[in-house]
Amino acid sequence: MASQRFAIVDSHTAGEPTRCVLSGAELLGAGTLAERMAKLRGEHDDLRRAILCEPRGSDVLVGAWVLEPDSAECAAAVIFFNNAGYLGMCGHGTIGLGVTLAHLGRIGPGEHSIQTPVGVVRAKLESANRVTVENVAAYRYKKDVTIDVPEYGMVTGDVAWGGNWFFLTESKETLELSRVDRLSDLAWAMRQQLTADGVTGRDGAEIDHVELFGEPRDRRNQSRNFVLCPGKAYDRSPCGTGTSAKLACLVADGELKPGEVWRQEGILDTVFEGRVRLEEGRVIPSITGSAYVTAEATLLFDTADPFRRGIGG
Ligand code: PYC
Repeated sequence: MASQRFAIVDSHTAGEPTRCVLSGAELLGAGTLAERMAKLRGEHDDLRRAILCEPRGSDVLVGAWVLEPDSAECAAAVIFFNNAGYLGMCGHGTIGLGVTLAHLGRIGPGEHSIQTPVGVVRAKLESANRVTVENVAAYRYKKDVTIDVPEYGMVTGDVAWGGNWFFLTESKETLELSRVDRLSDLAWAMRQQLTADGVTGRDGAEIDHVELFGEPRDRRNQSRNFVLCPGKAYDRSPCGTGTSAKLACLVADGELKPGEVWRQEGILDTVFEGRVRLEEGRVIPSITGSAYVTAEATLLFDTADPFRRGIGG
C-alpha cells in the first residue's frame, strides 16, 4: 500500500532529463520560495533522493519541483535539485519545464516569467517543443586561474556565474561520448583541485560545475563542450547555465556582441543557441533549445519498501 504519491512529468532537453514534480507543494508550507526551499533542504531532503535517485530514478535526472510563485507576475516557481543537492538555476531544466507546462495546458505560446531560487527568468515558448530562456545576469568572476591537477598537469581557466558556478577551460582531450569516463574523472579532479586551492565563486561559493571546451564537430557551431555536474553525472545537453557562463566570458573578452548567435554543441552533438543583451552593463544571456515529454507518471512510496527513500544521494 503506497502511503505517498507524487505526480511527475519527465522530459529531456537536448538529451538531458528533467523530472517535473507536480504535487506535494503542501509539504513545503506557504512561505516565500526561499523559505520553501530551506524547508525542502532541511526537513524533506529524503524526498529529493526518493524522487530522483535509484531505484525510481538515476544520477542523471534533474528534478524541478513546480510550485506557486511568490508573485502573481510569474507563471510558476521552481526548485531544481539533483542527486547531490540543489541547483540555483538550470537552463535545460527550464526549457523542459516550459515544454512540460505547455504539454499540461498551463501555458501557451509567448513569454512567461518563472521564479527560481536565484531570480526570475523568462521562458518564451517558441513552439510546442522549443523554448528560449532569458537567464539571470551572467558574469566572469576570475580570469586565467591556474591549477595543478594531479596526473594531468597545469590547467588554466575562468570562473564564471551563469546561474550556477563554473570553472571553464579549453580541453586537451577530445570531447567524445566514448570518452566520458575519462572526461568525468578529469573534470572531477579539476573540481577537487579548485577546492584544495581555495578557488571559489563570489562570497566563497563552491564551484560545483566544470566545463571543458573543444572544437565543434559541426562547423555551423562555434564550440563543443562537456559539463560535469555536482553529483558527478555529466550533462547530456550543452548545459544552459554553463552556456550562459561561457557567453559572459566571451563578452568580457570582446568575442561576442549583443545579438550575435553562439551555437554551443554538447557531448551528444545537440545544440543550444545562445545570445546576450546588455542591461545597465550586465550580461543577460538567452538560451534556446528543444525538449520532449517522455512520461507522465505517479511515483509511489510504499511504507514497506526498504528503498522508498532512494539509494545514495
Ligand atoms: O542546463 O543549466 C543547465 C544544467 C545544470 C545542470 C544540468 N543542466
